[in-house]
Amino acid sequence: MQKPLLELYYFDSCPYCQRVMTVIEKLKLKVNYLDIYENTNHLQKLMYITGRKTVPCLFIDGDPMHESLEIMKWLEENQSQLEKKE
Ligand SMILES: N[C@@H](CCC(=O)N[C@@H](CS)C(=O)NCC(=O)O)C(=O)O
Repeated sequence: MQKPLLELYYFDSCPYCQRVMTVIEKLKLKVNYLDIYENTNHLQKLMYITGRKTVPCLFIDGDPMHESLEIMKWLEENQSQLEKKE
């Protein structure tokens, strides 16, 4: 089965984003990082889809998940089915 596409909307100085990114790096997962302040298209897409500008927001095959603790738990629990960084 195809592994899900993971996209993390974030910005660097956000501590909630940083703790999610620490888990992503620890698990060596392949995730596309989308900085919402480096590229305002990312912010606009986040707001258009979720109605909020809160980060972190992990899109799993296009479905948004908020809340850093929930995201970290989901990554840990599903790591065996996720694509790893090369
Ligand atoms: N409870 C949330 C807190 C996330 C949060 O407060 N993020 C801040 C940035 S550090 C934010 O996006 N604030 C702007 C907003 O919510 O509109 C989590 O753990 O993910």
